[in-house]
Amino acid sequence: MKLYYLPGACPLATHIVLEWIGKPYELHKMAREQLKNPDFLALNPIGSVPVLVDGDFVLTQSSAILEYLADLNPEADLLPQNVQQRADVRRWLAFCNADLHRNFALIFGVQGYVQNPDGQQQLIDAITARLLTLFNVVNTQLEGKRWVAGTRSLVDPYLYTLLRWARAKDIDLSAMENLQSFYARIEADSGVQAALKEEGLSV
Ligand SMILES: N[C@@H](CCC(=O)N[C@@H](CS)C(=O)NCC(=O)O)C(=O)O
Repeated sequence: MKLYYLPGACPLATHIVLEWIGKPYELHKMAREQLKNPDFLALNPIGSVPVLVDGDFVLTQSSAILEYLADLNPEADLLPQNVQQRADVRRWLAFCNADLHRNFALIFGVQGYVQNPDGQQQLIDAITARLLTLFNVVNTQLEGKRWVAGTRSLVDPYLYTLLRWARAKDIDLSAMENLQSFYARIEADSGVQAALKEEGLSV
């Protein structure tokens, strides 16, 4: 099992899940310039990470990879068997992947959408406001809970990765106390610490 990643990017969620599963895996660190090389495009035609290679099987898309790992390793208990609980984990995974992540992508890639600096700042401000609304929904969801979906699941490392991005982009979530305590709690986890160390990231 091999995970292609960029340090601190969305594959960090998969990396943490691999640590939680506790079975051997390999990492392949990519540089951003290598993502559009023909070798890598043969694995993922859109030239993005994560890519998971398991024998002859090549899988892309964070949600699919995370669910694949949870299904292969049911003992890790990261995707419940109960149909409604499973749907709830998928709901929050989609919230991370299709709502929060998508908006961050617009900030990280703003130069690709708008040319002039004022326009770029306008877009960043609008997206930041949207992200604050979205994070507030998760903050409310976390009230009285240690983990987003009630028990530890695939969602938590994804949310942690997104919260790291919020810090990197100075998006102020300090008033969202449940998110703050979630962040401190999950960052103290030994699997999270191991993944951060392997990716050369500071806490
Ligand atoms: N929908 C994809 C998005 C993957 C994605 O956007 N990956 C980013 C890192 S977080 C990336 O590789 N960006 C580099 C690029 O697209 O050039 C997923 O969920 O896996």
